[in-house]
Amino acid sequence: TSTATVSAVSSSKVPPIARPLAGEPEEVASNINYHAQFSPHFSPFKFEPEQAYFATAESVRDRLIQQWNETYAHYHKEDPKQTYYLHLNQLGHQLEDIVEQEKDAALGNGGLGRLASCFLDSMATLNLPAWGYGLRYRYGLFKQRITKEGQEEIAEDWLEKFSPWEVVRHDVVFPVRFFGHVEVNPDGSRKWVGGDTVQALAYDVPIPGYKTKNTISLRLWEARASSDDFNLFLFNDGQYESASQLHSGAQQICAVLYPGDATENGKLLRLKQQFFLCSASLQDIILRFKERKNENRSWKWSEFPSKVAVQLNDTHPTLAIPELMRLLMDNEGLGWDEAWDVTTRTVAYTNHTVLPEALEKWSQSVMWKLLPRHMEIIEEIDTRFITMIRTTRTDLESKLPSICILDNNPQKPVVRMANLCVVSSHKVNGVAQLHSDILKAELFADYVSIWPKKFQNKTNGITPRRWLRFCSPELSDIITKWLKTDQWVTKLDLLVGLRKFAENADFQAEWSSAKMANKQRLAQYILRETGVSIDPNSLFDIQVKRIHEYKRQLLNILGAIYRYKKLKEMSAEERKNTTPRTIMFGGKAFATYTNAKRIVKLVNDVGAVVNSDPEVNSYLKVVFVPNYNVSVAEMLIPGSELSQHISTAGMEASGTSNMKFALNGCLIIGTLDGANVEIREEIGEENFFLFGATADEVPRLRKERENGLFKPDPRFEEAKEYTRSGAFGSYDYNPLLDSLEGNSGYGRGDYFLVGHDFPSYMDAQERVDEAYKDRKRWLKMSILSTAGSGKFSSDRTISQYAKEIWNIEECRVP
Ligand code: T68
Repeated sequence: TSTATVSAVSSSKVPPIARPLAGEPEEVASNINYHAQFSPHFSPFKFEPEQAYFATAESVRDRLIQQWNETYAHYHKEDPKQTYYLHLNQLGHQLEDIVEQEKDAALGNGGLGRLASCFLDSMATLNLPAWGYGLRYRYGLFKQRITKEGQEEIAEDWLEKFSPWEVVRHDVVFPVRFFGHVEVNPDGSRKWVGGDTVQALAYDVPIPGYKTKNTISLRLWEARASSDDFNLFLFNDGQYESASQLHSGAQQICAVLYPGDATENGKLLRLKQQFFLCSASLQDIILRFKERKNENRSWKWSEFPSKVAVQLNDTHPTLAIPELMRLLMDNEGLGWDEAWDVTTRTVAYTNHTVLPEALEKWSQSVMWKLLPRHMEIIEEIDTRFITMIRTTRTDLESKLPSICILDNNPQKPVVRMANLCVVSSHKVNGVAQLHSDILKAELFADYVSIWPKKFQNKTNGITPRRWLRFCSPELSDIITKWLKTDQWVTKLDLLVGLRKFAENADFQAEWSSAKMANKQRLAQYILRETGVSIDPNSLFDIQVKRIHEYKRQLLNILGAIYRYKKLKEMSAEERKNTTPRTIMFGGKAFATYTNAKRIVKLVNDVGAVVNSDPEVNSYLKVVFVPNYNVSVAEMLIPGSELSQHISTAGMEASGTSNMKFALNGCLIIGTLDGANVEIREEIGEENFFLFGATADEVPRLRKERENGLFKPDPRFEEAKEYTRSGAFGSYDYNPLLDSLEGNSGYGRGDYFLVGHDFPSYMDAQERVDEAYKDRKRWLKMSILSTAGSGKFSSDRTISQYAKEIWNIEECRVP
């Protein structure tokens, strides 16, 4: 309005909102109409689902922006300590799925990125002053298409049209430098100069809390060349490529999530991505700190950790450590000791894996080239750590080669990022009790003896809003009806109240029909996507996760192959006594991970044979659901009855889909790995189909194999032999199956112990078949799974981080 314009001009402050937007249906409808007309992204005269989606989203966004602004105005006024969750492979937080038009942003790889999204939802819902940081990738994780050859990767163009949920902040721009050299000033201070500079531009995505006004931000950085980098002279001279070199160089940084790192160029690009995220985010955090402080007169840098907590989501944002040191020393003039004190009290690190090949190590020579000042700082951190050990802990001197930060092996000198994180963080945590115990006993054992109080556990969690309330409205309504409250959506422990109804016939009937509705919806989806018709009366058995040998999709498919072979051998009468099953798989294989791609191919080949075999296909179907992602998960999980979490014990840090399945009344067949251990404790061991070696047995079992002491079960031999015989087509599965043979070496000699666990796995599957025949017993177990899942809310996880690591409190918008 004209009044608003006048006040904006005269006060230079944001004008007050004339009238807050209301949520009445008429007003929302008129607002959608408004956007369809005045925020045109398409040619006029059309209002098809796509146009309706964007107009609706923009109207929802208007309301979100209002709450969002109020949230930050409130934080600014209260000036609480804030948490900053640094995450590289951010899964874009998807808002309410108003219509199916909405695309998954796919800005993450797997559990790590999805966890960050659940955390943001909980931080907003718990009214915590917190921000998520990530990169605005142009292309997210690839789309998976299944062809006769197996998996094909297609670029995921999530911004093809545009995203209605992001707001570009043209005033939030920071320079980020690469390469160059270090200059020493006359006073001895150092400065990083030269090289190339790109601009980091902020795009914010609002994350609304559930039933609260608080709306926090996911800030995604985009890399841009500055305009003075465009060489107009060269361009006019016809040298178009050289003229725009810096532009394309900047664009490469945020082009794709997790670029392949087989080449030196690929490695350099990943390192650039990591530093770009860290540098932009820390400049942003420091600026906000100074702005608030300057309003309150005098302040000291030592107060920084009482206003800022930075959480490193795995080692990918490790460069935040030397970058914070650099900004404090070279830009703000702090001395080493003061900068180190501020940095270590600010930063904490979460470890998500113990797999040696996943522990990041960067080449020292690449780092010296790209980040010369940071390498000086890392060297100094390492030197001081070594000196500390030599002076105060002589007993650990012999351990220095493995616990110091720089590995100076002349063949290949590297920086060990996990070591840098442990040495520089005030807290280090694993993501499930077993995983945290393994970190303390093995990977970080020597550090525990130096800093016993540094190490913690924070068992992962999932947001009940998305993973029950939203994805299964049928089950949610029944829960609300029987608990006589919908408070469980934010207080998930209330689900224990369902235990007393576990055997109630009326409750069981309602439970069963809700599950059936979800199964039917899933069956329709499978038919639409794959052309395979599945029977909603069969047992729906699902394994969905990234394809990896340690997750043992091979164990699952070999079990399915054995089941198929046995069904073939049975008489028609005998078959009638079996439990009909539909085994579903989903998951993406990294494009260069050969064995993972072979597993995808095998599952699809087995499906093609089994599903078209009229003799047995009413007792068994094997389906590969293509392009597994968050939207597909929202369809699969509510319709599941049995899910497989069958990793080699000790190798899956936590797993989070196990929690989503259990919450949706799905039973688990699983090993004692990751969070399975705690899920089993919570829901009761009689409601969990357990099998396999335990984590502490694994090293001995591997040794025994190496010594040729392993005797395979005949069922295991039979399943492999049948596959090798060509029962599933002419593709050569020998190289894949050979990884399960022999007796030594990583990737050979059955490192993941598929052979050892196969017999107990098949026995557990028989117990599943028996249990499913007893309808009442199965429903009771299903109800008890949901009832026992309260612990696995990310609200619980985040409350623990807030209290035990970040030391932050709720700051509710009135
Ligand atoms: C997962 N890690 C763990 N890594 O495997 C899983 N991206 O057990 C755990 O539940 C989950 O983290 C959350 O804690 C990942 O998903 C990645 O996606 C990854 C690893 C390296 C580089 C990039």
